[in-house]
Amino acid sequence: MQIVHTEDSKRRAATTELSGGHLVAPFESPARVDQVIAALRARDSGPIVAPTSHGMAPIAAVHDAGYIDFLASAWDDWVAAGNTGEIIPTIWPTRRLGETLRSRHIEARVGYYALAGETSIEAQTYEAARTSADIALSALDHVLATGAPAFGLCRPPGHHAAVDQFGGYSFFNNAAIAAESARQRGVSRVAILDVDFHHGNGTQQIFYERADVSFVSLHGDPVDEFPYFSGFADERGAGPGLGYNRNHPLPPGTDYVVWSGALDAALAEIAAQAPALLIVSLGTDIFKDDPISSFTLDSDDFVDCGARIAALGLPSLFLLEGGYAVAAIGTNIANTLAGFEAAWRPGRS
Ligand code: 7XA
Ligand code: ZN
Repeated sequence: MQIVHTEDSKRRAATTELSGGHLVAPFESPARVDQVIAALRARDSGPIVAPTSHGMAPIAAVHDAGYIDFLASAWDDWVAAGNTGEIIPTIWPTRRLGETLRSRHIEARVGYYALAGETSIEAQTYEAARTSADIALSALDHVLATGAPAFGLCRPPGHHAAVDQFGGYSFFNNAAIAAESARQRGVSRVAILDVDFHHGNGTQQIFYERADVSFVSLHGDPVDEFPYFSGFADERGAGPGLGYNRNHPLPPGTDYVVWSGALDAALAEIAAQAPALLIVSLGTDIFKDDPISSFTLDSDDFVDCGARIAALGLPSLFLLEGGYAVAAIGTNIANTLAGFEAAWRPGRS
């Protein structure tokens, strides 16, 4: 399988994450990239190519212009205001405050564009997020040109990023950017399957009222898990998108028997929509040893997961999302891709 990767994806090196009342080393670390690429090389999983620049247009087709400007200038504005630590939001336009951004203060802009407080912004974050989007778009180029599958080793991840919000370690929504780019390049219908432990609230929000890009997710029930306010089963889309957003919330401790049953249901929903392209938001934080999640999948289960996805027979683009059991992330990604490749035959659905 074609693998798109650059060492530049390690350039975001935040040192702080607000977790449990402490500033800890971020779970979403550059070491994840090293582990994944080492495992893919060790397995000879496929050619590894560098991304090419796609400019800002595909990002601007998904994200709000003011949000992009914010991310581009946030670090300089933060430092110019005299701050010496990383950017952490401290105030939000919450329910009893105004909803519009009228202040020019960097603290206000950070809170306005943040959906959560755990994700610090540092000097390289904007460029790293751009690189991550380029990785997704370059992997998409391969799928569209050849019909063969590709994997984008995206970092930072993207599925929590909404049209104008960052958080949950996400800044630009790589899967959404790839889906929208595919639509603009003539792909009739795109399905996004999100298997990350956390609900992809950003991807859902971006396509919630659209029928041409569906979003199907299985994840920790937001009753128990981040992002808490999104990911419930009754969120099914709106307007023309009604029925094209499908959530499968699952309880803490979900094992592979239950999880794979939900996956089969999700795959059946996707097959019924007859998409021309599948994008998989591939988070391995469903693994049993993940430090911030609660499902119990084993490394071998990822092989079967890949094989089940392959049964759709669709041109498929895999993009890295979460997964923080660093010692196992490479094996889990490589297993998924190997299971997919062993079972995938084009045009079978
Ligand atoms: O898929 N999303 C992630 O893996 C990031 C989740 C961030 C959770 C932060 C909880 N304090
Ligand atoms: Zn996750």
